[in-house]
This record gives sequence, C-alpha cells and structure tokens, in this order.
Amino acid sequence: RLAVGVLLPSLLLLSACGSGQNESASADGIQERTIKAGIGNSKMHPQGKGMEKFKELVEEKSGGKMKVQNFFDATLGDDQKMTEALQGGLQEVTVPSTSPLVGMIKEFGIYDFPFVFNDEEEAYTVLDGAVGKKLLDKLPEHDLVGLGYWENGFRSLTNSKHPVKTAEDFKGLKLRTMQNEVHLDAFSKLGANPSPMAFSEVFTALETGTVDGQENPLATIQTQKYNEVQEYLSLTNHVYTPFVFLVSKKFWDDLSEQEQEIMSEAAQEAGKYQREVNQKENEKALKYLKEEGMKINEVEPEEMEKMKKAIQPVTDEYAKKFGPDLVEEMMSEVEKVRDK
Ligand code: TF8
Repeated sequence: RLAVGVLLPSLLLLSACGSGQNESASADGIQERTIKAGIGNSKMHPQGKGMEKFKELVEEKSGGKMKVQNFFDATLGDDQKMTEALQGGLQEVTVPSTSPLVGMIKEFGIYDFPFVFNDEEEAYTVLDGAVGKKLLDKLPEHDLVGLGYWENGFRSLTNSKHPVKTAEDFKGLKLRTMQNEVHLDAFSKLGANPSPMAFSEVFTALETGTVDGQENPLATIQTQKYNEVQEYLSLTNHVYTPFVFLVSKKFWDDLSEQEQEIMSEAAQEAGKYQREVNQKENEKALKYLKEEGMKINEVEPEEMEKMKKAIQPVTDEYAKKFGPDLVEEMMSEVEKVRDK
C-alpha cells in the first residue's frame, strides 16, 4: 500500500532543494501526467459523479502531478469506441457497461443473464469476488487493464405504447437494446422487436419513434430525460449491469508502481462512493419521474417468474457458450449470500 503521508514530505523536500525536473519526477516515482477519461453518461449521473471523485482522488494522491481530464456525454464516443481508443493508446480511461464488451470477451456475458441478482449486495459479492476477478484478468490480452467494477445497476423498461405488466406485454414492442447478443435474444424470446444501438443515439430514436422503448436504470432515465419522450415506466428490474473501470494497457505499462497504485486506489475508492451515490440517486429518480408524470407500474413476482421461464432457453444456450463452470460458480456465490 502506498503511504501518501510519506510521499508528500518527500515532494516538499525536493522542491525545496530546487532539483531539476527529471529528478523530482523520478524521486517519488510520480511524473506530470494528463489522463484523458471519458464516459457516456452526463456529469450529473452517478457515473459522472464517480468520475469527478476519481479525478479529485488522483490529483490529491499524486500531489497534483497527475491530472484527470473528464469528458462526459459520449463526447469522446460511445462505450465501444472509447474502449478501442484505450486499446490504441489514444485515451487513458473509460468506464463502460460490461455488456457492449461481450463481443470482445464473451465471458462478460454472464452478467447479462436476466434475473440473476436480487439486490446490489448479491451483485457485489460476485463482482468483487473470484468470478469478477477472473473476468478482469482477461482484459490485459486485449490491451486493457480493469481496476474494478462500478455500478450501472438494475434496468427497467420505458416505452411509449402501454404499461408492461406481464410477459405478454413485451409482444411487438420495438426496443432499443445495448449492443449485446444476450439482451437481443432475450427480448426476442419475449416477443419484442429489439434493435441494438449505441447509447448516444437512444434519445433521438425514442423521439422520432424509430423505437418504442428502451431499458436502463432510473438515474439514466432521469438524466437522459427519456421521460420527455416516454410515457410508461415499468419497474421490471430485469437485469443488473455493472460498469467496468478500464485503463489503456499501453498507458498502464508506462506508469511507475507508485502511479499504478494511485490509479488503482482512486478507482476503487471512487467506485465505492459511486455505488453509494448510485443507489441513492436511483431512489430519488423514481420520485422525480413520478412527479414528472410518467405512468409507473410494478411487476408482480409471478409475472417476473414467467418472464424468467420464457427466456430460460436463451440463458441455457449462452451458459454453454460462456462456460457452464463459470456460470455455476457465479450462481453458487449468489446462493451463499442469498441464504444468509
Ligand atoms: C446503455 C448503458 C449506458 C452506459 C453508459 C452511458 O444503455 O446502460 O447507459 O453504458 O456508457 O447503453
């Protein structure tokens, strides 16, 4: 562990000695660096607040030598594009949903199985445990380094046609999904017409009626103002999406041990904060969306069970593809905390 308390005095000492730039850069193992970080959500979204916390922590821990420049609202591109920019060494940090990464690392698809987690604690147990680590360990061979999981969260459905209360209500709805085969196949199985689309195109697609609906956590529905173009919100909570904190491996390999430690600690501390903010803001978003006049309905547990049954063949098929052992390991970790 890095002791910041030891670092700061040595920094002061160096500047007091008036040593040259190179010496001061290397003595504490920290260089002047600018870290370009981008996300798809807005600055107001819990993910944006997490990024601001990350920036604050990195700058504090490095004594102001490492600077983080945050870009929000997909101004650097969507999840897939930013991830590619990291691989090419053109951008240092992004925090995408794991779902659009499944084309690259298929095992991330286990998180896309609907109705696996009942609450956040179950998700954290898997993500912060052995299964979560196994998946992060697959990133370096794709020129990426994963510093842990943040939270996008449980997704619910909005649409412009009718409330979705039963499995049958999905029939015929044109839905935007993330670029992910599990999501596509699961919604098809329920009788909807899903089409994959990058996040930044969703609002316009809803507004122009290219699609009838979309699904995302409540804080995203609020910050993207989907309520302005969607009448119905059905609290399906059908799947939990993690964010994964990614660093360009090209950049990472160039960092000193101290600098890596700073990045890693900041990503984890900011992640803890981000998860807390996310849970609070999702609750607030529900109130807000109600006040804004969205027609909100819950889904009865029996109906959830029917939806789960309907898509079981899809989950079974993908479990084979992603690795039955891995899926089993995930489920047994969930069971452990669920029994308590
Ligand atoms: C989606 C995701 C996005 C995030 C983020 C904006 O629907 O849930 O909200 O991945 O990049 O595409």
